[in-house]
Amino acid sequence: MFLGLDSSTQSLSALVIDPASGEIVREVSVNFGADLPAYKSPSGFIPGGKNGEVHADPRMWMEAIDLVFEKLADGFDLGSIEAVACSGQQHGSLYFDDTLEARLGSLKAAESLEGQLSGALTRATAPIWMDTSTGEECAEITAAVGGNAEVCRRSGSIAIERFTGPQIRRFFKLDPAAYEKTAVIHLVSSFVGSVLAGKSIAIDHGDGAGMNLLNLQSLDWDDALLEATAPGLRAKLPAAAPGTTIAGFVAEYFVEKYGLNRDCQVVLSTGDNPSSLVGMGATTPGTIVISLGTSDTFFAAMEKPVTDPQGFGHVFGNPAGGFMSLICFRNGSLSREALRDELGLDWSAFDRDGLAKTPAGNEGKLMLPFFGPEITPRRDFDAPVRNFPADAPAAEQVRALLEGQFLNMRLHSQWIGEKAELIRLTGGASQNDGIAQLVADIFQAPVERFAIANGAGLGAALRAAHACGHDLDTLQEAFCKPAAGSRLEPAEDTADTYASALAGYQALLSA
Ligand code: XUL
Repeated sequence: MFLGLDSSTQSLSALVIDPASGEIVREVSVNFGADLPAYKSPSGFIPGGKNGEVHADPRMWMEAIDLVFEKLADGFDLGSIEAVACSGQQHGSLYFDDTLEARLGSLKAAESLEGQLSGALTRATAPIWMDTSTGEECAEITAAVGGNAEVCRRSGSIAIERFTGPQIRRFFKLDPAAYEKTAVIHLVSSFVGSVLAGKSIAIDHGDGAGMNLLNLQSLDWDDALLEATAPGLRAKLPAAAPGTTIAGFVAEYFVEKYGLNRDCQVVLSTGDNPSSLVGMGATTPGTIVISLGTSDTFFAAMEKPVTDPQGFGHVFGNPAGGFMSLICFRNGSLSREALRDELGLDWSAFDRDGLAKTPAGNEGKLMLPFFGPEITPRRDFDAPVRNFPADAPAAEQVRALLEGQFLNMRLHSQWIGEKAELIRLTGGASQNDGIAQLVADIFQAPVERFAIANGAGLGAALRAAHACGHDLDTLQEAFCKPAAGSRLEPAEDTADTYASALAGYQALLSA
């Protein structure tokens, strides 16, 4: 059996798979807000950050590791787990002094992880992906390296506020003494993997590419980017390595305390999006994953690292080899829920009234569907923009918002240069039939929906099995199955309508 962990924004979840039966045999989760209320982080981060700061308490993540293993081991024998791999929310970073290695290497089962590791922290809190406080640092890094295009050519993305490099630079500027004392910087994913391995493990190319520090050609830390970010940074970063690397055996702590086998191996961690690419069975180009959540994300495997000339999209390492695109749209459910509440609708009415009562293309009524600042495209919206009256009937508003969201997604994913052959749709709103059909029509590709709630955790378990010799295609065939009867074909007669709607949307955005 193989274990996958996913340390996401709101929870740490764990999932055990049995490749022989093709079954997920155990799933447990620790919700940071509900299970660890002492950290006063109901949504997994410390509320009320100023100037765009969004940080989390790393001690909460340490406690959660103990708690998730307690839950896992309760009535279940962890001794037959052959290997474990982790996934984590991307970009977030933890800072430690030079006692970290000794602490990791001598963890005592009688004590807690938090009690033994938190003393090594040189930064009390960890900036996470929701942080937007580093605009100035992004500008400084960009200027030092020679412009957006150059940063993007090297790292796969322009300098991005939530990415780890700009976050490290901000720490160096705010507290140079603490930065100086810092001996090791980990991502959330590599930190959790390091605890399991009882030593600092390398950062994989999937999550490493979300730092504005990894050179996509050499797959090593980039000297110009390192220099532009903070002094002496290379020495503080773990090595960069392929995600299929086996880091070593699980720490004795987990053997004694939770009954893992001494031979259980720890595979390098990766970010939650690269991990979901594996968990959604989308590691070969042609299949696109669209995840509808608080923010919507669009990602797909790519052979060569093609970058977004506009600078909104990102290129990360694909855990199965090659690369992947990732585009994040901040106004996902945020906008769907805002309009639903504004119109006083419920979800089924959203589907029924909004999409069933209006024609494809909405007779030219278009909306830039942003209720707050957007990152793709990067603009400080505070309300949607319509080319029709704001008091139009609810059904027209709903269609305009949803068409606007997926036209915006189609427009801003064109740089990838691949036609979608199949779309795998996941996340809360994907269960809505009207929305799923709309995605099929706007992209003119079949849509399959996934029942798996935890694609990142499943991806981690599949990666663990793959690194130990199981064939990835066979694993994905067994575990990454769409929900029965969930496939929808595009209505071909809407192709022309959406081609002209796309042009109209682009014109509205430019205006
Ligand atoms: C991706 C990103 C988010 C986090 C969420 O760039 O910031 O998807 O990985 O966990």
